[in-house]
Amino acid sequence: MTVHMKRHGDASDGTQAVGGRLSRVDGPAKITGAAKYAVEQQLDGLAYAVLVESTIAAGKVRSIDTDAAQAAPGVLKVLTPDNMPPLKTASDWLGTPPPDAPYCPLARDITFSGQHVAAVVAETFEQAVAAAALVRVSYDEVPAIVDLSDAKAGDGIPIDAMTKEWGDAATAFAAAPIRICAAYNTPREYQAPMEPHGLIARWEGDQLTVWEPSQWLDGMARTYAEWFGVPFENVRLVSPYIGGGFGSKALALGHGAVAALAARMLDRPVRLVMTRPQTFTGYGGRAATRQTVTIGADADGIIQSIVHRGVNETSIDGMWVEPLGSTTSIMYQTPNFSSRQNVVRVNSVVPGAMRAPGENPSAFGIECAIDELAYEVGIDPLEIRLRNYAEEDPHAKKAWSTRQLREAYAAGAERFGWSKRSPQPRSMRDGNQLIGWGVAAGTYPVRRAYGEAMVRILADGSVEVESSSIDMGQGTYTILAQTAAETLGVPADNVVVKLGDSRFARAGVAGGSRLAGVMTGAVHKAASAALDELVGLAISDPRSPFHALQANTLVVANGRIASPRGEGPEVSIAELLASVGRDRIEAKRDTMPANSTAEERYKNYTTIAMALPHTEGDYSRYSWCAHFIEVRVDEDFGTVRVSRVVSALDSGRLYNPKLAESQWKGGIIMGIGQALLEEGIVDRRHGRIVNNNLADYLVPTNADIPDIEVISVGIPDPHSSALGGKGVGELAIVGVAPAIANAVFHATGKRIRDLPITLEKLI
Ligand code: MCN
Ligand code: MOS
Repeated sequence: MTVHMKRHGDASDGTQAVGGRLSRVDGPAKITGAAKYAVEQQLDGLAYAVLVESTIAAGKVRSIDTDAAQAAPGVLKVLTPDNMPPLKTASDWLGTPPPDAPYCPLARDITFSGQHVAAVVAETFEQAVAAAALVRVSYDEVPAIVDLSDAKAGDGIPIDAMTKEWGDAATAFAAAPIRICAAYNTPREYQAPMEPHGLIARWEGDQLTVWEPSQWLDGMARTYAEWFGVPFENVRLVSPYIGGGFGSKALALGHGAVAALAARMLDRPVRLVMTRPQTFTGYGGRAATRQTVTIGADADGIIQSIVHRGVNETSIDGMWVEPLGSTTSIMYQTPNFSSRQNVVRVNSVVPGAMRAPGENPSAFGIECAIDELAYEVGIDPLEIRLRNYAEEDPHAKKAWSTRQLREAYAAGAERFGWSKRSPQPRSMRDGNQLIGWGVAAGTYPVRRAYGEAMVRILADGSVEVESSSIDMGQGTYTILAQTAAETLGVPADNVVVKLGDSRFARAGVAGGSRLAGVMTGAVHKAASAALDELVGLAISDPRSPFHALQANTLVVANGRIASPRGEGPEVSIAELLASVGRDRIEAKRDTMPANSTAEERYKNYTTIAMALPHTEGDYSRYSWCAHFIEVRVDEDFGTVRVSRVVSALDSGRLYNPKLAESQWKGGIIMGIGQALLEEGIVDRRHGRIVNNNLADYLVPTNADIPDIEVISVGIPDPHSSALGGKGVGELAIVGVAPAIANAVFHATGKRIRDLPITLEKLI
C-alpha cells in the first residue's frame, strides 16, 4: 500500500536492527499529510451516508416518516428497517457459528439511546446531513435501566467462567487479625481515538472493498463476508493508516453494515463517517465497574485471604464481561482466594475493549486495597508488596516465564527517591499544596497466536515485507522493518513494509498487545527462509561468484554477501541475484504447526479462538510494571495535579526501545486521564450519555502531563515470543489510576474509591 520515505538513522550505528531506537518509518508520511486515511479515498460516484439515531433509551420505533427527507435535494435513499434487505447474522470473534437469523443494523426495538434507526444517503455529505434532520421517528417508550446504580438493575447475572477460588477464603478472612474491606467503582470510559470511525464501501459485482480503519482486517473481512453471504475471499479490507483505536476498531460494526448495504442497493461507493457524538454510542467504551475487595492479613501484613466480588455493565441484548478478577488473582501470594463476577444489563450500547480491558479496572481494586492494608498494618506501601510477592502464579500454580517486578520496584523506587517519603498522610506539603507519593503495580498477560508474513528480496537488493496486520500508531511498520533488516543483514532503510491490506499475507488481531510478538516472529521466520534461499543460490548455483568456493555457508551483512572467513569475493545482494539470473526471492511463511489444516489457518486469522493460553505448558506469561507517582493537591480547591511519574516496566526484550517507551508513556497518560478526568455521564432522565464530545468528555492535554520517566527492566523471555519480547501497548495504563489514588490519600488522608478523582470528592 505504502512506500515510506527512507533515511531514518545511520545504518552503521545499530539503530536499524532489532533493539535499535529507529524512529517511526511512517512518521514522515503522517506528519507531511502524505498518509491517506481510509475515508480520504477519492472514488468516482461516491455517495454519502449519515446515520439517524434513537433519542430514547428503551422502547420501540412506532413509525418513521421519511417523506420530507426523501424529497430533500440530492437524496438518493432513506434506509429504514422497513426497506432494507436483511443481512445474515455473523459469527462472533470466537467464530461461534451464528444462529440462522436475519441481521438488520437498523433497529426497531430500542435498547439504548443513540442506536442506529435510519440512514440517509445523498449526493453530498451536506445534503445527507440536512435530510437526516428531516427524518421523523416516533417511539413507544418504556422506562430504561440507566446504569448500574438503577434500582431496576438488580444484582445481575453470575458469570461462572470468571469464578476463581482456592483454599477457604471466608474462614481465613474471619480468622485474620487485620481486615480491610472496601468498594471501588470505575465509570464508563471511552477510547476517543482522534480519527472517528467510518468507512467507504464499494461493490464490484459480488466483490466488496472496504476502506476502513481496522485493528483486524481479516476478522472484519470475515464479518462482512458472513453478513452478505459472500466468500471470505470476495471481501477486501484496506487500512494502511489508523488514527488510533485503543480497542475500538477491532470489529466490524453496525454502521459498516449500513454503508456496505447502501453501496450494494445503490450500486455506488458509499462513505459513512461517524460524528464525534456517535463515537460514544456507535460502539462501546470501557464498561462501568464495581468491585469489593476484602483482604485478611496477619499482623505483619502477610495476606491470608482475598475475597473479591465484581460487577460490570453490559447491554440489554449483548454480552460484555470485563474480567475484574484478573489482576486480583495473580498479583499477590495468598493461600485462600475467592473471586466472582456478575454482569448487569443496562440500556446502553454493549461495552467493548479499551486498553487493557479487565486488568486495568481490576488493578484499581486490588492495588488500592493493598495500599489500604499497608496503612492498616502500619508499613510502607512498597514493603507490603514485597512481603506478599508472588514467587509463582498463585492461580495457575506455575512458574512465571519471567517476572521482573521486584526489579521494577527497586529501579522505580530508587529513581523516584521513595526512601525519602514520610509515611504519614498530610505530612508533605509545599505552601498550600499537599504532596502525596503513591505506588501501584500493573500487569498484562502475554497473548500469543500464530502469524504469517511475506518477505521478498528484490533485484536491486531491497526488501519488501507484506502483511495484512496494521499500525495504528504503535510502531508495527518500524519494528517489522527492523526484524527483516536484522534477519537478512540489510539496513532497515532498504526495507519497505506494506501493511493494511487484507490481500497481503494474513494476520490476526492487533489487540491484547499480541501483534508485535506474533508478527516479529512471522517476519523473522519468512526472512530466515528467504535468506536460506539466497545463501543456497550463492553456494550452489554454477553462475554464482561463490560457486567455486564450495562453502557450506555464507554471511550477509549490510546488504553484502561474503564467506564467514572473508575468503573469495564479496558482492552485493543485487549483484548476486543478477549473476544467478533471478529478479527476486520470495518467502511466505507462517508460524503455525506444519500439519495445520486450511480451516485451522483460516480460524487463526479470522477469530481469536486459536490464541495460545498465556499459561500454556509449564509457564505463566505476563508483562509487569510499577508506577511511582507524585501528586500535588491544592488544599483550598481540591484540584489534583500529577507532578512526577517514574515507572519501571518489564516487557521482556524490546524490539525498539524508543517506540516501547513512547507506548508506555501513552499508556501512563491515558491512566492519568482515567484517574482524574474521564467519566461518561448519563442523563438519568433519558438514559443518554451527555458528555459525548471531546470538549465535555475530558482527556488529558499537555498541560496535565508532567515529565514521565520510564525504565525498562525486562529481560528476553523465550517462552513469550520468538524474539523474546512481551506485550507493551496495554501494560502501562494498568496501575496508574490506583497509584494516583494512593498518592492522593497520602497527600490528603482522603481515600477516594470512585474514579475519576475530581475536586468535589476531595473538599
Ligand atoms: N514493542 C517493543 N517491544 C516489545 C513489544 C512491543 O518495542 N517487546 C513496541 C513496538 O513498537 C510495537 C508496540 O510496542 O509496535 C506495541 O506492541 P504490543 O504491545 O505488543 O501490541 P500490538 O502491536 O498488538 O499493539 C496493540 C496495543 C493495544 S491492544 C492497544 S489497545 C493500543 C496500543 O497497542 N492502542 C493504541 N497502543 C496504541 N498506540 C497508539 N498510538 N494508538 C492506539 O490506538
Ligand atoms: Mo487493545 S484494548 O486489546 O485493542
